[in-house]
Amino acid sequence: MFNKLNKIKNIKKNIISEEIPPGQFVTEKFPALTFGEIPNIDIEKWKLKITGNINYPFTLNWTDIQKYKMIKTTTPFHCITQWSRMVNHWEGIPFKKIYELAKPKPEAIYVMIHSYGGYSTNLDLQTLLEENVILAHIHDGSILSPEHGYPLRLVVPDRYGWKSAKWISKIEFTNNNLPGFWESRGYHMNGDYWKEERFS
Ligand SMILES: Nc1nc2c(c(=O)[nH]1)N[C@H]1C(S)=C(S)[C@@H](COP(=O)(O)O)O[C@H]1N2
Ligand SMILES: [Mo]
Repeated sequence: MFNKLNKIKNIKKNIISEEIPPGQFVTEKFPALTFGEIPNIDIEKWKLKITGNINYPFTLNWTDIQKYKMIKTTTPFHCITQWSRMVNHWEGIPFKKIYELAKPKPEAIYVMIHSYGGYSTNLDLQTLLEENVILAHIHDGSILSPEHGYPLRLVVPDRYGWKSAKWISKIEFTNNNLPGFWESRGYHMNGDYWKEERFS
């Protein structure tokens, strides 16, 4: 009797440890989800602008980016269209590094991420300062393909996929929480998949 109970417990634990959020289905593939065209980016002309209510605005080119130390993080990826890719190995620059260099004013507690092609998404600064939030250049050991965000994309593992903006061009620190591309079309401002914050 005791043994049987234990077994049930273990099975339950396994299910829980797979950590699939409500309403999601696991895929082994890595679907590419993009609204509009895949931007054609020339790495020689690529720039990332750090702007907004900060003490030290700056712009990085690809040579600058290569000077930063890259970190690795392994995270799940959950899309609002219900696919989840459970294991993703990312390499990139911690978002926190950008924050430390930019030194935002104390009241700038939100961030708008802008992409080449016009996409954008909003996040609160606290979420972005989690250790696992990176500007990624490498996925599963390979340089990002054009459709997955080459040369640099944001990865926010604790939010639905639409917050992980591909082809980032500008990081803007703001005082107010303004809606990004999908957020102004009905997607949730926060997007926490454990709370199923899909739409607002
Ligand atoms: N610039 C940009 N970033 C984007 C999107 C987009 O359309 N444009 N789609 C988002 C959505 S809805 C998801 S689920 C993920 C998908 O990432 P993937 O295409 O690398 O799988 O990218 C996000 N980042
Ligand atoms: Mo998505």
